[in-house]
Amino acid sequence: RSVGIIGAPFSKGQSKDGVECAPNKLRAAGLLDRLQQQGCAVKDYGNLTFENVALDEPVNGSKSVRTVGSANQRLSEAVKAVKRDGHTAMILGGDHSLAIGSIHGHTAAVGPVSVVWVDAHADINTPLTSNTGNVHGQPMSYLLYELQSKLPPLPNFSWMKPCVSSRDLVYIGLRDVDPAEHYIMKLLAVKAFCMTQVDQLGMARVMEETCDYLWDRAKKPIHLSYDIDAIDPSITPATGTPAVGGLTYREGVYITEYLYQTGLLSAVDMVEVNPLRGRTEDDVRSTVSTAVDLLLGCFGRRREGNHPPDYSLP
Ligand code: DIR
Ligand code: MN
Ligand code: MN
Ligand code: MN
Repeated sequence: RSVGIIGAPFSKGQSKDGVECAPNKLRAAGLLDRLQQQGCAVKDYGNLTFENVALDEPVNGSKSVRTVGSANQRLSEAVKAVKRDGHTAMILGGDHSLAIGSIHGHTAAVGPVSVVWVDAHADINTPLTSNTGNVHGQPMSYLLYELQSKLPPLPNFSWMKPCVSSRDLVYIGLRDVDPAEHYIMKLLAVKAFCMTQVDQLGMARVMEETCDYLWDRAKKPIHLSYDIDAIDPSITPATGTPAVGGLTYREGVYITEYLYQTGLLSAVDMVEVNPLRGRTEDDVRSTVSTAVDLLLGCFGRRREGNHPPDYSLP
């Protein structure tokens, strides 16, 4: 298994400073070494650099649209290249608006994908339904074929075409969904395991049902888009929009272990880690180390322990 890592220090999809520091924080927490120790070949493509578009006035109330658009174009090309090189892509955010470029680039390289979106939020506002104007609350609406007629023209987004069918999307962990988002999800009959279903079924069944649902038509490569705010803020407080009542550490890790063993995981986003949020050093440490553990879980870490395939006793 080989991993291609892309840092996407990208923060203009929301308004809080700090989320652009996460890629280096995740590396500094030993991500690459630990991936190698568990038997992964790792290629780090480094951090992308993004231009700040001057005079990026709000468009239909949405902020920094031009900057977000051109940054995502760059990210899409980078993810496409990593996939063409044959790696499983790991995209270190950055805020969740980067899922636009990440998923777009992924599908450009491999064709249709299944999307597993783990988040407290649905991120499916259109620019016209958003109350905040933050593009990190909108990426799914840009990506879905079914919502194209609801999007206004957006500057610096002409490169991007919708590339995901609503039947290929599953949400896990939702608990803070805007009325318009809830309406859209019902309209499109999007499959969602909100926290209520997680409580009802337990995570083992949630993951079985997630894959049953996604594989009903065909097994496709899986794109996991993991927003750290899906996890309960008692464990991962260093994030921009924490929401109480989230996934436990164990539920969060179980998702990654389960998706790893499908053999279909083809790209993973880890987003919204914000080292400048949390109140204490420990808040930041716990958030970063949880994000690293989730990423390791996606690449074969087992809680029972691991050993290299060529291990022999001294
Ligand atoms: C809200 C919050 N639904 C919005 N979204 C967040 O801005 O559209 N997404 N925080 O991660
Ligand atoms: Mn999100
Ligand atoms: Mn979120
Ligand atoms: Mn629901």
